[in-house]
Amino acid sequence: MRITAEQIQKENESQKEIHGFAFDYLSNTLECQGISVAAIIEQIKAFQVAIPSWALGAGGTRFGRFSFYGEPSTLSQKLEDVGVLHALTKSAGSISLHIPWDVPEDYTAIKEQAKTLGLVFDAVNSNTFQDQKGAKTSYKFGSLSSIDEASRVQAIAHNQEVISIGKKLGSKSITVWLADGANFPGQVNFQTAIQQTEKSLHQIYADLPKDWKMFIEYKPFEPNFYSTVIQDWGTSFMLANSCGKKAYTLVDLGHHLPNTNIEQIVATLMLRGKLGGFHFNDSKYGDDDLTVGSIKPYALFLIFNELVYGMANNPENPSPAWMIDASHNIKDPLEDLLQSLEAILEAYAKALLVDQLALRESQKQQDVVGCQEILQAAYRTDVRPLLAAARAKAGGCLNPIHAYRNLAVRSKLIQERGKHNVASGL
Ligand code: PSV
Ligand code: MN
Repeated sequence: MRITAEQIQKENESQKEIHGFAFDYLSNTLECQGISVAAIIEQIKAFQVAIPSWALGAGGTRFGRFSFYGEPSTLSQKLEDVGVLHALTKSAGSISLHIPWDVPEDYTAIKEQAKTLGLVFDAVNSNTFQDQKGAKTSYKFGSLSSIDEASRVQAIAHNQEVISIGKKLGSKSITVWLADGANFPGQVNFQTAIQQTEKSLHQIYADLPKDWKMFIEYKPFEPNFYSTVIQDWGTSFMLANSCGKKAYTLVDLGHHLPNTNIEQIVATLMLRGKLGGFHFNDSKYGDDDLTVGSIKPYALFLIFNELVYGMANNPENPSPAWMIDASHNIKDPLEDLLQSLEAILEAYAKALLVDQLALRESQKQQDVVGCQEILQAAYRTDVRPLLAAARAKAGGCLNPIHAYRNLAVRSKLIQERGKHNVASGL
């Protein structure tokens, strides 16, 4: 399944008039305020978000999973799906692989396919939260933090192998997320667990190519429900500092306890140049993995406000690697990802509209109402015409969901791949 430039052009013809009205109104309003619409469009156009290979099929819970059919079952099909997203939006130009779920059989063919679709390989992810077929030892009681040396050695070797796979694909980073922790008090010694983790990470870090980065992801709970070894940004930050310059903290929006002020975490990490990666999703309770912006769009905007500020004011912080990390239980995964991409770019564009100079001035004046007015003026602006214009300028669709449905992408995928349940093999 491939979407052609002609199909996109035809789609855009049908949307041109309605888009034109909305765009003219918004750009006139913004230009009147001295905002360069062209500059904002360029920034939106340049913003690329990686798609994780594991988000392309229907997700599930421990209670069940409902297939959407036509989901990809091979790496090549996963690339094909990201190709569809990228053709429609021009903002999903990379794929993040999870090893061993996505080990390529034929590297040349996979790289060739990615190139044809205009995709590159984002961070590679290691997996020491599941036992693999033929593994010598189990991760039931931990991996990089384990009290059992054999488990640690196996987990370190796996991460090193993930780096070598990533090198062959042209990836430039590895993300380490550890499920390690304890379900019951007394099960592990907290200090020993963190010391072992630190030592293991040092060994992986020693294998990192010069131009690579290592992202250390944190999460407070699940699958362990009493304690998690890398539970919060502070622990991740400490480990990243201990590893060295190429190690960074990765923030996954779902990995915080309710009401955590994530924007403040972002600001602190950027100030220290240590925000390396970002996983987008939304949640009501915990790591719900819902569509980005579906529950707390204002919080997302406030996070982007700090990201935009950090990108402009903390030159030592690299541009973070952006990725969606969501699960699609009852929606077509591709439609859900299109909605997430839109929500990310919407929050980004609104953050770009924040009058930073005026905000600084109001802060100096200690004008609390003024500060809030400035933020909310940006947040309340309907920036969707800017996103559409940026997409169309890049060769994508004015309205991706409309195009996806109009072109009957899911039915075509089902026709091509069959109506079988990929995860259960039915
Ligand atoms: C863990 O919940 C996580 O956020 C990590 O990024 C994993 O690699 C990913 O989800 C996939 O399960
Ligand atoms: Mn994640």
